Amino acid sequence: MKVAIIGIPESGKTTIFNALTRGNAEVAAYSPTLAPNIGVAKVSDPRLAVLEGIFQPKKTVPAEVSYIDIAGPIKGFGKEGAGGELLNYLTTADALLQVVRVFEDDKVPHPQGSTDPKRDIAALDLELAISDLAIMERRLDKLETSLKAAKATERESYLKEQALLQKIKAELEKDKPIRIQGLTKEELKMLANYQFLTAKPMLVVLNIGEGQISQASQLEGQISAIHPQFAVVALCGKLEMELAQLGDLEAREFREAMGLSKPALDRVIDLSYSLLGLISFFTTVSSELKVWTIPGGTSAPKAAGKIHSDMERGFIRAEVISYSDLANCGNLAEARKRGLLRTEGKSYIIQDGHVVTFLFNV
Ligand SMILES: Nc1nc2c(ncn2[C@@H]2O[C@H](COP(=O)(O)OP(=O)(O)O)[C@@H](O)[C@H]2O)c(=O)[nH]1
Ligand SMILES: [Mg+2]
Repeated sequence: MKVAIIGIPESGKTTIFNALTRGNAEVAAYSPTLAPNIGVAKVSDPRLAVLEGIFQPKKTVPAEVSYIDIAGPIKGFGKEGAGGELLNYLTTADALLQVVRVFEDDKVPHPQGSTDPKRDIAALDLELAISDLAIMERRLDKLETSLKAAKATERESYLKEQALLQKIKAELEKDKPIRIQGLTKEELKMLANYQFLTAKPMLVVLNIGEGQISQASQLEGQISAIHPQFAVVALCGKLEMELAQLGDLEAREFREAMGLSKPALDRVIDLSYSLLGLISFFTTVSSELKVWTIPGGTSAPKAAGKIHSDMERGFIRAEVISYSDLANCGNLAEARKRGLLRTEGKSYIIQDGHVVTFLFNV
């Protein structure tokens, strides 16, 4: 899964990208022509340590989230809509992570001359909406032309699409992003190809200064109250980037000394995951403990297909056990003895935390 990082210049996007991916991209380098930074964050999952104790794997492969840090145009991409490559990066992302500048620093001038998180969030919201509206207008124009020449058999689907686009456009013009328009599954499916930006889940990272750490949850609450549809995390980007360069133990000691509890970055990565309705299941094959990411509601054969298409085609059955049952038993033999290891067929829906062995034939 892919998350695109957006926000105004000098809000700390590259800093937070580096913190998330333990990367070394140059901060404060600003140019819209700069190639985007692309990196990967490992999803920390406390269940892995327990499973490692049980299976003693040679290797553990956690789930990953990719982050893309794109330098947008200075004035935003609202006026003409996001064009070309930038729009391409945004539309292909599964979710957007908006970095909002809360920190004050005279050495880093804010492009608007003052720090005002609420203003900046509203401005970005507007830009995303304008970009979507431009796409809707172009498509509606095209549909009108197509309808004139349409065969009777094509008319119905064109009309259906036209009605839906007109409906969501009217709502968007009333400042209601698609993600909160309460569209049906079928409607969302019809729109999927457009990859509308205001339809994407949004994670807001409030980039606070070191002196604001004690107000972190209060700030989160303020923004959540205005934007209940956003997932909001406040963190200090600069500090998190420095901590990300340290070893785990050193970073933990530092966190404790600073009064930082669960690493805010882990919360961001967790939220990137949960915002999309994704769940994890585990496999242990050839001494490798591996986490797989699937949407909630995925059937056993489809989950097997995530590993290899042959396994979906040749699916016979799955042996599954929940993480908590296995953790309680301490090992598979004990779980088997207690009848907690179940055999499931094609229609079985894989649940979060399942440890799964697929049986297939090719
Ligand atoms: N004081 C302070 N400066 C920060 C913080 N986060 C980023 N900066 C600084 O802000 C400048 C711009 O950061 P950068 O990550 O390049 O922002 P971007 O333009 O959004 O990618 C750099 O000089 C950073 O060191 C922070 O939390 N506190
Ligand atoms: Mg940058």
